[in-house]
Amino acid sequence: MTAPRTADLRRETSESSIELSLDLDGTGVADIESTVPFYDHLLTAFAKHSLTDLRVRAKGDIEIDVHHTVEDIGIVLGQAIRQALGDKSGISRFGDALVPLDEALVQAVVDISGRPFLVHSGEPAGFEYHLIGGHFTGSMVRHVFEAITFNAGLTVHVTVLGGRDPHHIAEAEFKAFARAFRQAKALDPLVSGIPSTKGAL
Ligand SMILES: [Mn+2]
Repeated sequence: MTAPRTADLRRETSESSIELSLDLDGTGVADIESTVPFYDHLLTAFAKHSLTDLRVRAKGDIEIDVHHTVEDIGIVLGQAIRQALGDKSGISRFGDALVPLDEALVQAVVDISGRPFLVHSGEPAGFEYHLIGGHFTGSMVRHVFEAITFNAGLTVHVTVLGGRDPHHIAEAEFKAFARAFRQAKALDPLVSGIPSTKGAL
C-alpha cells in the first residue's frame, strides 16, 4: 500500500463555507452536518455504500435557497475524491451497480477516467420540480452529480430505470452511484501501476 487515500479540504465563498474530509479506504462512517436534512441523508447513504468515511460541516445562505450549499458541498466532495485518489495506481477503475429502493431502480456506472463526463437520464417528468422533504429540489440530484463528476474527474452514467416516489428515486440514485464508485476505487491486487494503456488517468 502506498500513501493513505485521504483528503481534508476547506472552501470559503460569499455563499458558503465548507469543511470536508474523507478516507476512501474507510468503512462507511458518516458524520454529516450540511444544514440540509435530506442532503445529510443522501451523503450518509453515499458514505455507507461506498465504504468511504466522510465528514462534512457546512454553513451557507440556505435562507435564500439550499442550492448554493448543496452544490458547493458537491464541488468539494469531487475535489476531495480527486485528491484522495492520487495517481490512481492499483485501482479497479471501473464499477457498476444496479440498486433498487422499493419501486425505484437505478443503474450507475463509474469510470475513474480523469475525464469529467456525466450522462444522467430517466427521472420521471416533474421530478426536478419536486421539493423532497419540503426543502430539497429534485433538480439538485443531477446538479450534485455534475459537481462531483466534474471536480473528481470521473465518467459517470446514472440511469433511472423506474420509480415513482421522489425520495426513493433520489436515494436509489445515490446508493447506485456509491456502489459503483466503491468498486471503481477499490484497490485490485492484480493491477500493478495505473490501469490505463496511456499510463496516466
Ligand atoms: Mn448551481
